Amino acid sequence: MRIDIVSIFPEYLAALDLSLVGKARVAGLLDLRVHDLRDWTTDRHRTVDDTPFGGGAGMVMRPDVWGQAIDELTATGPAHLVVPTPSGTTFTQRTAEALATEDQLVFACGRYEGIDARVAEHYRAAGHRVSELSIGDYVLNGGEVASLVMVEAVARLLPGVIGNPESLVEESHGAAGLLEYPVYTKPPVWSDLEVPDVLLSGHHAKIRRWRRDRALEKTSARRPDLIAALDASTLDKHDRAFLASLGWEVRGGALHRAPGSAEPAPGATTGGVAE
Ligand code: 6GU
Repeated sequence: MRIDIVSIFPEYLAALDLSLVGKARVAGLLDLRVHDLRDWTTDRHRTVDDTPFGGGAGMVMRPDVWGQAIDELTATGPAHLVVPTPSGTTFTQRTAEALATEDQLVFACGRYEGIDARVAEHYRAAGHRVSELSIGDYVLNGGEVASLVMVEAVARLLPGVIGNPESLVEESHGAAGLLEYPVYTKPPVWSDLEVPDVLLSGHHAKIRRWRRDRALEKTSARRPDLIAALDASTLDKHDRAFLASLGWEVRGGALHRAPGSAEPAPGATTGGVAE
């Protein structure tokens, strides 16, 4: 896969030389290139922004400079253009999986109040895929950190990047639609806290069931929206009984809070931080 990232702060993307993504680049699994948007300016001041038509605070990035950059980077054929923006649709593991199948991704990192809206419109009309994506409901100063997040989430799905692809199977936001169960390692007692006995038992069926229950329990407490999105046909008898004990019932192929069952404890879905 080829990934181009365009930014006025290319140094922000230096972290992509490290760790798994850095190794994938060295191994030739990923052709990742970071570019300075100002390389496509033509004026003495290397201007990339201007005041918004219609008035208002802040500056908007000029479409002509972005057009020069994207035209050059996609000269070999249509690419998937990713525009990180807090007003985009939400980037999820499903988005990462879809992006991981593309031949070329171009990330256009906006700053200030964003990129002139005609850029996305133009490249869509020209036959490129264009995704305006947000990484969550909060505001960053620009698309660089969001691009780091998305590139890492995509790169680890590319064939050969993760040594043991088994580790992609059970993790949070995987196919099961559940958060991951808690994990433990040595020592078996630490700070007066013991590792649950079942994990030391060597009884693999019991361990599998215990982990499944902990995943259901954690997901119910922290992300009830994920429980409500489960396809009930993927749940076995024990799953249904355990979810019933947590206050869920199956109706019409989906899970719903049983009448009168308690909502999660205050703070359970916010990590205890007041909203
Ligand atoms: Cl993609 N960009 C910015 N600037 N802020 C964000 C975001 C993206 N996603 C969440 N907040």
